[in-house]
Amino acid sequence: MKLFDTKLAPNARRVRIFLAEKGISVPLEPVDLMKLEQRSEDFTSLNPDQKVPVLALDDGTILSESVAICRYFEEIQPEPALFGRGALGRAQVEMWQRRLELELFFPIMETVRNGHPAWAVLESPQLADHAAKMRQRVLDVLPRLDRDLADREFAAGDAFSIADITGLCALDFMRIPRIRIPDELVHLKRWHAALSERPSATA
Ligand SMILES: N[C@@H](CCC(=O)N[C@@H](CS)C(=O)NCC(=O)O)C(=O)O
Repeated sequence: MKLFDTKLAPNARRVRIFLAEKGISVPLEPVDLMKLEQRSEDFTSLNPDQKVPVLALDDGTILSESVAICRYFEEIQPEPALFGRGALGRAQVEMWQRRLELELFFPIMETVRNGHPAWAVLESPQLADHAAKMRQRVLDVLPRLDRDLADREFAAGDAFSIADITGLCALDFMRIPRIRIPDELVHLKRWHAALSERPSATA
């Protein structure tokens, strides 16, 4: 098996952190996004979506979509559980993973793709209005997230999960459009600091 990966990409990092938390080691195959290797004929035949990460299994099966790849590893190695436990726990992880993805991760990605000159090679044309709108969406969601985190340690409750991984990768990617977590958002800052201290954060 091998994982097509790139250091630059927050989606690929989600899978690397997930694997680190599970203690699973998978050979990495680097893809240079800025050289558009993901749009080559070979890579497109693996993933017509032309995106990383992609997991190639030994029997030739291809899995794309970061959360689907994580789900695969959760099923083959259930511990530590990163998609929640029990009916309610699993539903809560799914809820928070999805919300963090749609409301935080996605707008940050769009801010970068449409607003940062280095990403023009990936996003053409870049739409400055869209970048500005997405940036504002990020700024609006941060205080809400802070309130959500006031009464719990992790995104989905008292256990670390894939929802936290999505949140960490999103918050760290805010570095590119220079969005900082405002100092008054103490719960969000505490959460981010705690996730950043986990050994998996370096993955
Ligand atoms: N929904 C996909 C999104 C993957 C994605 O957007 N990957 C980006 C890097 S973070 C990419 O490969 N971009 C290449 C491009 O836009 O050409 C997933 O979660 O795996």
